[in-house]
Amino acid sequence: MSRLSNVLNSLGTQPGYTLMRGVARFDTVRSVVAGTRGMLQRSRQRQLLAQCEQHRAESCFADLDRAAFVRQLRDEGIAYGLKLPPDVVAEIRAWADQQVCFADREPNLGFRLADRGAAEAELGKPILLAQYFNAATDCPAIARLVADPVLQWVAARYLCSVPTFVGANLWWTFPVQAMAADRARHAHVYHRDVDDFRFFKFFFYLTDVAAGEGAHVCVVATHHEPPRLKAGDPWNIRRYTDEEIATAYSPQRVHEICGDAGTGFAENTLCVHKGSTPRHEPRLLLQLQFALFDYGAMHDRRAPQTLARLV
Ligand SMILES: O=C(O)CCC(=O)C(=O)O
Ligand SMILES: [Fe+2]
Repeated sequence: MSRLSNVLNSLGTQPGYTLMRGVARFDTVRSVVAGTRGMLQRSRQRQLLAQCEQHRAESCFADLDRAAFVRQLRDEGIAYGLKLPPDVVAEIRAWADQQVCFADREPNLGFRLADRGAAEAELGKPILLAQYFNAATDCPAIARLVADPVLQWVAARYLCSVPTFVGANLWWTFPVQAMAADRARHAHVYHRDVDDFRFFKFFFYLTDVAAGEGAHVCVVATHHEPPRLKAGDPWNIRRYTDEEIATAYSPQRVHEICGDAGTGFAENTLCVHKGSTPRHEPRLLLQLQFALFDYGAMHDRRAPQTLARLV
């Protein structure tokens, strides 16, 4: 009953997004919609690819084997091999150090990184996650990455369409004894995202992420092979326990993605995946999401007058 009222509620507030989530869980629907849009946009997509090619030398990733990267993303649901230049990492880190981030992604729970202890005291609980708002508009290094010709090329090829940038997300996960409700709320539990008929995300670590330190975990090639543990699983959107995932897939398919600051990868997060809670070191992650359609559900834009400080 509460699930039904949730759906009705979101139909009222985000009708396009809610309807898409209702139907995009079916493979055939995803293929038909993505294929049709691809056909309609073929010439614009070609133009964009040619422009990206012309500007390739200006990219942070000019040496990437782009075709192999897209192939890997298609086949495995995840592709590795991006590396941000150190000056870009430093620029984003410096921006993040100065700006206010928001506990639990709540616009009224702002604090500066240096005041995390005071923010936790004020909130009365450990802060597992804090996100920045307006990152793509306010941080020039992030704005440049969104327009990067190699990232755009990958997005256009992977989506087989003119890509729509649907949102940046820049957030910290902190090494805390997090409440179970916060771990679930912040995706530290296995799940699959149904964010559009075709979509994917670039991920960039802005801190070093060693094993056990908040790595992103992906079960490779599950975008075409969801767990089938309960009736309805092929189309149900639900959370999975670690035990369920261990039963459903061989351990080799579970990738705990570690890397130095700057490490980047792309993932179709229709694959089973989760975040993990760091043990000692905070993790700063930038995510850039590209899709076919923008439902306004993913972006981090907030009017400055709606933002408030906790401390
Ligand atoms: O924090 C993470 O690594 C996981 C985040 C997540 O679930 C997502 O970006 O879709
Ligand atoms: Fe996710």
